Amino acid sequence: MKGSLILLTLITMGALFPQVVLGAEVNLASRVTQITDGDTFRIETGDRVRMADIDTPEVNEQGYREAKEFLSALIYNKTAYLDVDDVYRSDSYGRLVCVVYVEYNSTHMINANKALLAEGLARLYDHQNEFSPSSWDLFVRKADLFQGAPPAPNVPLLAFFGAVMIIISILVHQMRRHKRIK
Ligand SMILES: [Ca+2]
Ligand SMILES: [Ca+2]
Repeated sequence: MKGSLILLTLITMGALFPQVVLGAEVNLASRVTQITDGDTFRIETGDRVRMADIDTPEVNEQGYREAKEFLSALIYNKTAYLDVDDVYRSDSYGRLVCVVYVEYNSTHMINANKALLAEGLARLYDHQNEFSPSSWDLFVRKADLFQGAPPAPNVPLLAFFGAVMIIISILVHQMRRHKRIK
């Protein structure tokens, strides 16, 4: 009984903190649920992501639709593997500032920030943060990015706590049964 409670606590703590993969550049993995524009989107955890060091046209500017459609085709409904900025983490709007990777093939990931630049759909703004766009490669070997197995996508907290409540109620039920038998 004590063992299950400790396990439960560990699982809860793991879900509350962003996935940290030691020695790799991926801090968080989550499915892309909504594309806002060419450089901003929402993920399943509820967080909004602003792609680091690039800028795509605003809604009333030329090239807005092309950039948004390109990003959508590249990452929408896929698992985004995010390198979150270690310096500021989020911008003044509360959006996570990230370099975004999605799976390209069995061996490689594609850097979505670099892809937008390479397609001429985004402009480069090298802000003072963790990232140096001049060092970005369009394709990155999974082995180099993850240094092991890719991290499992973070489940939304609500779904997670639902599952925790179910586990707790099962445990409580079993405890009561155990008492009755005694
Ligand atoms: Ca980072
Ligand atoms: Ca930078």
